[in-house]
Amino acid sequence: MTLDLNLLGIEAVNPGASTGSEWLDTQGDVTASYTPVDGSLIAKVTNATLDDYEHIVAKAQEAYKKWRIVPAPKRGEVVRQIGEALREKKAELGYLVSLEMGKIYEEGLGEVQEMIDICEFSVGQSRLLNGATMHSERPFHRMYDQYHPIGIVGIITSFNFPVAVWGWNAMLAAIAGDVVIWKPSSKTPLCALAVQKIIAETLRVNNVPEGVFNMIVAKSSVLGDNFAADKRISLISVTGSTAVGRRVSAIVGTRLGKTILELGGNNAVVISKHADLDMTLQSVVFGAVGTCGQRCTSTRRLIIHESVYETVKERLVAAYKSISDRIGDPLEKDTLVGPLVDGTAVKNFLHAIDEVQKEGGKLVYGGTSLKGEKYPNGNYVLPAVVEAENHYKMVQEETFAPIVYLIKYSTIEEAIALNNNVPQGLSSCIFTENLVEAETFLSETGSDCGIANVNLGTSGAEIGGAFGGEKDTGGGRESGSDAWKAYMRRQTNTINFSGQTALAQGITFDF
Ligand code: UN1
Repeated sequence: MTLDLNLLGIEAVNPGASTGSEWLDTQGDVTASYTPVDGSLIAKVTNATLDDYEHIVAKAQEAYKKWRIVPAPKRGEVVRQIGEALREKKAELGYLVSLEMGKIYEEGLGEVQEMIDICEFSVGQSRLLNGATMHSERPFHRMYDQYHPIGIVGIITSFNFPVAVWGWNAMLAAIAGDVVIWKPSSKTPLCALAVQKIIAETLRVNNVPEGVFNMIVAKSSVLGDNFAADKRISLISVTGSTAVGRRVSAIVGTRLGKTILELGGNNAVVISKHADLDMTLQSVVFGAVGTCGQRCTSTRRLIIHESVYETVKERLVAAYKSISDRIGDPLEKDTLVGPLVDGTAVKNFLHAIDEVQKEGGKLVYGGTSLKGEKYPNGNYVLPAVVEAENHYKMVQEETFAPIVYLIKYSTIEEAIALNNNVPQGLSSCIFTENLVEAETFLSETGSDCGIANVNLGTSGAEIGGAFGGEKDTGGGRESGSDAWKAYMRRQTNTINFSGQTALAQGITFDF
């Protein structure tokens, strides 16, 4: 399929910074965005300079003073309308996500749906920014806590979810009364531009001050460490690799700023002898090859009970074979697996396959790049299945590509230990019909990940839950549950209406 990008307001060359509905006349280097589908040019963006950034921060500071006093449910109403605007443009934006990032159109639509969902969630949340009331130990004193906005939130997003991650962060920040500066991945700037254009009219008709929803396309050499170091940014939310997160976190930590870190995953599926294998296979294939293995939550390891190991291996390879002719143009209706995002990703994929074999891994399927008419550039690969040991260096690392490692276990304790014995701690699951195994996996002695599921895969989390993980995944939570609290500052208030001074802990201090 093809779609006219003018429908999203994308031109041949576009300015790369906006404060809401207004665009800056950016004068930086030009970033050309090529589609991974066939390597052709989609459009260009003129990057922002440091001056543009300064202009945006000044606007954001000004806007914050106004936005924070707009009642939260009214901010929620703006977010509701943003959700409506996204709904209207779901097909077009889903198309651009697919074209610029390479995930299949169906998943592009799913990503936009996640944005719509988080808008709706945030509308409700805008009336639920509740604190607690506590009973004071002193007579005629009232004590409670309340949540206030925190200021400017920097949102650094990755190419693999080029629009939804902004949604999870920006919508909660907006209802909280914060203003945002979004720095999208320079691999997917057009998706960010399109989102900004979609929301512009809503911002205009609601008189939302310029500076509440900012977006800035800039190279890390222009806006990188200095963004993290900028004291004017109260919270920085980063989605990306563990290496990037570690670096940003160290800089923000030095100035005692706040971060939300959504970093690498190394997600395992435990397949018990009590698993329903039909259901397991369905979920595993989607988890491992969906988005061409480029989700933080992609399935990277299968920890399989020895009694079903051979069966699972055979059925998995059969399933991979059956979809091998459905790798290709992500905008074609029948395609299930699109290209990797760029040549570097392909190199990393091939490198991991080589390395893991040197360590003793056995490649049982795929692991090659695809050539031929159906694959107009070098970005398409045949997803790989590798028998491996959990301690291999390559198995311990996150390779952002469709490689799944098969690992054998005999006891549930061993399976849990294997699940946990990696640096990352994002998503995990167990397939079993056995209650004891399921509960053990979810218990305090079970999976150490931020997400642990039973009888559903590692990827495709709903927005209603808090999303994020432990250890090298960074510890941040965004999206649902009470993740909104990270976007606000908590204040404890005690009010004395006794007409007398009373010190806590019963201290007397007479003079
Ligand atoms: C990511 O890959 O950065 O759980 C996030 C999922 C999606 C989010 C993935 N809802 O797969």
